[in-house]
Amino acid sequence: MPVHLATTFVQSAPGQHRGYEYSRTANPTRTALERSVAGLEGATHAFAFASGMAAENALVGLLRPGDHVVMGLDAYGGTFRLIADIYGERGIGWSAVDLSEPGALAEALRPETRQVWVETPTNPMLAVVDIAAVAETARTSGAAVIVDNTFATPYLQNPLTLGADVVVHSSTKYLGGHSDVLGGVIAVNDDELAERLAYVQNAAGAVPSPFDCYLLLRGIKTLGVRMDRHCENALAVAEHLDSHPAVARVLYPGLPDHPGHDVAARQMSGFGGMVSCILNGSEAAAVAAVSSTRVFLLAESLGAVESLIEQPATMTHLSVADSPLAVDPGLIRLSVGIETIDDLLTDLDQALS
Ligand code: P1T
Repeated sequence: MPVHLATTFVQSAPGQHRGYEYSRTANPTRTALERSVAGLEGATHAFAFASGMAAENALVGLLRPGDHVVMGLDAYGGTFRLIADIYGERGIGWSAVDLSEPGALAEALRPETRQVWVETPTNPMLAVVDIAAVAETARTSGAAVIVDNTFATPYLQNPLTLGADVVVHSSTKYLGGHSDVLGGVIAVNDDELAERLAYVQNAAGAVPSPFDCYLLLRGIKTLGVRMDRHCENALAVAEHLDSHPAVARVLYPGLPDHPGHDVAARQMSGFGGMVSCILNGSEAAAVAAVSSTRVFLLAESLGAVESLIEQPATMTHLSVADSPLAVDPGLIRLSVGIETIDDLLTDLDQALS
């Protein structure tokens, strides 16, 4: 797909364009990306944004003062900040509950609840939420179920086919896959919602550049092979850490004793590339470990070919520090890349020794 750099397109007559008029409204490279993600998610419509947060903002921005949102107890820190801080100040109510607990959603729903924000697996606790069960509960209230599918990707999980109303991605992560492009995508099947999102995308204008769209299209070409390797390496890392004397607890849905293992096995076709763990010695041990790896690079973000390691409490989830979503400072999060597994295990052993 070429990178269509043109910001404007010649028209046949005033108001009569030939498919494209102005690149904020639509651009051929962006259309190709949107069709690609819609196809992968089993959606009829997709909308690309300049970042995952810009995509989320387009969805939360549909709410009106007095509306209420339910989100997971360990939502991504940026999602919490957007809903609780930015929209909370504008009269949007919110509750954070453990959506991996059956029944928790039913108790949190209010007559004014309009959106239920689900991450599964969650960032950074890797809890698993039963999408079909949440969708069934939400349906009784009329609230839209929005699934952030960033961790699973459409290769492993298709929330719309499980009853969700909206899928949102930080395409900065696995869809891009190489830590070189920021992006967000929303995928839906409802024509009316699609019309509103197209309006917001154009009117608010938080769109990705054609080159960003090109990079995402190129990343998506290898999504399947990358995800296979991410899953294989992550399972090997999780199993290795599970029997390591320095590790108190490993959180990975692929381990049979993970509380969400059965649900994950049912709704995903692989368990993903993210592994979290709590170390014996908690915070000091976590800081020491993430500061001493050499193959795992100490950095925020996830989902790229190279392995990353971080301490969410002081990095990606700092914005939830004084909230009910606060993360244990002893937790470390690993985005397991596609490197040779021996290099990854040797690196973790030397960092934990
Ligand atoms: O960074 P951005 O593309 O704006 O996407 C935000 C976002 C949305 N949803 C989830 C589940 C995410 O993990 C993110 C971004 N997360 C990180 C940068 C991180 O390191 O966790």
